Amino acid sequence: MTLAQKSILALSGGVGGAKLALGLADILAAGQLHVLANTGDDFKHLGLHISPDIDTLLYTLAGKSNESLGWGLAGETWSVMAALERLQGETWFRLGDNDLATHLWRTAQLADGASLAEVTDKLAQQLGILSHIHPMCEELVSTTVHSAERDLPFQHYFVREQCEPAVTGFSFEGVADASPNPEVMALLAGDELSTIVVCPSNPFVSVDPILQIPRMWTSLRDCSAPVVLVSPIVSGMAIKGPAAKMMLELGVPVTAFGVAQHYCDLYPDLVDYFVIDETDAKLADEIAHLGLNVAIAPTVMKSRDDKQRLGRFILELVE
Ligand code: FO1
Repeated sequence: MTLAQKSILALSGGVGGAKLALGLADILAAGQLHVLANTGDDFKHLGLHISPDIDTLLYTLAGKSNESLGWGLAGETWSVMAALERLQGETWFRLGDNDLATHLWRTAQLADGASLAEVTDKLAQQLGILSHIHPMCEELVSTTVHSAERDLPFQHYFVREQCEPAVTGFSFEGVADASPNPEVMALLAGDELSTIVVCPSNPFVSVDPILQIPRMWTSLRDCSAPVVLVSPIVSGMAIKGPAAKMMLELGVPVTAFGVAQHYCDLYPDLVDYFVIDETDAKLADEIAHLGLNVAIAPTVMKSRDDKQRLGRFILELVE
């Protein structure tokens, strides 16, 4: 199998991850991209099983995502939410009418005994997506955000409290008993992968839940394919979401170096290439001293071209 025919595995959570996943899907052949999705944000809400990071990937790869909101579907209507409001139901977590169909369908399929992996495959097929989206595991893993006052389930922190509480740490309930997705483990054990990409997702709440599953990060490290990680922090800021605020509150340098240090401390020898934005070129030497090969590229993805260009840069880096 030539390099061009080998598969790519991308780890993704949240909006930043989905953008690079789309750029990679655009430049690769049908079925060549495998995405390992965070499910630590999953939760039961209104009796429904909600998988936000899987849905962000599905909608983004299907070209149906709501770009302004950063989640959910484009062209959404909100009649059910309005009706639920009149019933004094919970409407803090906004579920659009069309998005609700995804949650209703997924919940019914799971109740009928389908696995989360099977449900995700079917949704991807129904949305015409040719990439493979793999939930990190079948078990419910629940990210909890710790702050001085209280511990918050992830969606309460992220949506209801709008990321306001100062974080002191994170835990992933159930992760120790989770089994890594067997299809992904088979990919890692085989030799059909040319590259593993850690997308620019939040290290603490989007990537760590994946890597903390027993055997996951060591299998990624031991795979023959090099691991390329794109920093989610550019010029001291997160492109989107609370990563920078979390780093500040944890006393971690709010820079690409702080990100590199996090991964090197927790997952020694996992990362082979660390991609930083051109505006952070001055950090290259400091990061190289952590034992990483540093690559410099435009990593801020605004247009579709930006996403494809970053994808191409990463694949050429490995070649
Ligand atoms: N994020 C919000 O800030 N407010 C919401 O009301 C909201 C609803 C929502 C519904 C479905 C879904 O898949 C995602 C939703 N998100 C919402 C985003 C979600 O909290 C985040 O996408 C992830 O959990 C973190 O990346």
